[in-house]
Amino acid sequence: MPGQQPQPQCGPARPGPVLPGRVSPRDPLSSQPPAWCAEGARWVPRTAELYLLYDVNPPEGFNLRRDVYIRIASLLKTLLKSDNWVLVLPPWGRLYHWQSPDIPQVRIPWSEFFDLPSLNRNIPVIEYEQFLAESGGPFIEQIYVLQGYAEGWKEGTWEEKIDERPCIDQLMYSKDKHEYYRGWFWGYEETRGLNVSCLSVQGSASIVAPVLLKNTSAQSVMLDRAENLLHDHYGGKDYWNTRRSMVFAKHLRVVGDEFRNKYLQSTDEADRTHYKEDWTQMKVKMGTALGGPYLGVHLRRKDFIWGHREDVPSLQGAVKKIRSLLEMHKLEKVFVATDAVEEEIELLKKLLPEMVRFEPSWEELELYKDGGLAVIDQWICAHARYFIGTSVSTFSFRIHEEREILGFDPKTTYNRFCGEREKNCEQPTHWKIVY
Ligand SMILES: Nc1nc2c(ncn2[C@@H]2O[C@H](COP(=O)(O)OP(=O)(O)O)[C@@H](O)[C@H]2O)c(=O)[nH]1
Ligand SMILES: [Mg+2]
Repeated sequence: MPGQQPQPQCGPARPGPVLPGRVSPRDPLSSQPPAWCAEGARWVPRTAELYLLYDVNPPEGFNLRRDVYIRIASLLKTLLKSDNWVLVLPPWGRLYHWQSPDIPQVRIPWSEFFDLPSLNRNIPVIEYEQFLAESGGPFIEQIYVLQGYAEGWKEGTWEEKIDERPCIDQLMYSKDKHEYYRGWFWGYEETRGLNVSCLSVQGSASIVAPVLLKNTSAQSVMLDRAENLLHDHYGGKDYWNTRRSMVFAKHLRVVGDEFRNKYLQSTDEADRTHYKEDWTQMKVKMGTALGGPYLGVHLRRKDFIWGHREDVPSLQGAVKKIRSLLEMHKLEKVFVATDAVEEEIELLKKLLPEMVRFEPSWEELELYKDGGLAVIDQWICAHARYFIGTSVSTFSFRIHEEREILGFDPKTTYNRFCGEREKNCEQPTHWKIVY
């Protein structure tokens, strides 16, 4: 670890601006914070608001990014025990799968997909634009690029460790003529980094906390390649609290609910899937949700079939399974969420003419974007009487979790298609919700 960096000498706490609607466990305005001081080498908690930012490896998709948020939220909870941190939500954009032409899909705030007040009931979060407005400009003081260890890990014992090390890969940041670092920054070209260094890390998210608390005096710190951090405790109470706080944006849920009602005869009353706006009040006994009278299907295609994976079925194989499930569960309707290309959709329509899909108009596509349409598909699948997804798709995994929150019997949730040539078709693990 590098040595203790000199703290700024002494200063008053930075007065925070008034932030409407912000519910923060540590409201910087609730009391006048004391001034901070560096006393020799001793570390003194910083009372001014500190900003944690992060980003993920560009090729990663929407649903893995949702998982990385859970890991970072866990780190933020650890940081909050010492300092007044807030998480700056990384704007969405330029995702590989968001290929709909002619609609701009960068710099998308989280509120387009998620309910911000719900996120804020778990940890204090702000959008990037708010960070720009309140932090005094498009500057990020310290960027840490997370990476593994050049030497790999030694056989045998697993140990958690973190060390400032030379950068292994070519940096995705370059210095401009003013010595500022320029980079992707979610499409915010005016953003600049003041300092960039690399951290080799092997361990769970909170392993970064000591570095952020002691090794830097920066008020804004960004962790790039944050997917390198593991979960502090996958499937534990803290994990589920954060997951439960990731409530989809209301406008998308409403679209999904209207579609359920209109095309699938599915309502929360009849299906016993009541949703409480305040997730902290939602605690459903397992098996109480019935779900709408339809089979929910997630058929992941594209890159999942290009590699000729043996755990993904052909369309014929999938339809055969769908027919047998419809019969077994005495259902007549089937809702299909898929990223299949047009030719495959056409074939699917021939094989399964009765399938129901959410087919957006151009206006709807422009309004909700590819990310919003995926959320709507997930929401509808989450309300089905029975769900079957695709092997190791994080898109399917997020549906499992949504159904777990709604209180479905695990037998109706943790199912996946098997490939025709697959010998050992293991079904997904049941991750039981913890309150
Ligand atoms: N609307 C919609 N989009 C999908 C569906 N399946 C995949 N996609 C898109 O493809 C992306 C898949 O990437 P990702 O979220 O990483 O999930 P994974 O790759 O299946 O683990 C999603 O984020 C969506 O943009 C689907 O059933 N419906
Ligand atoms: Mg993916």
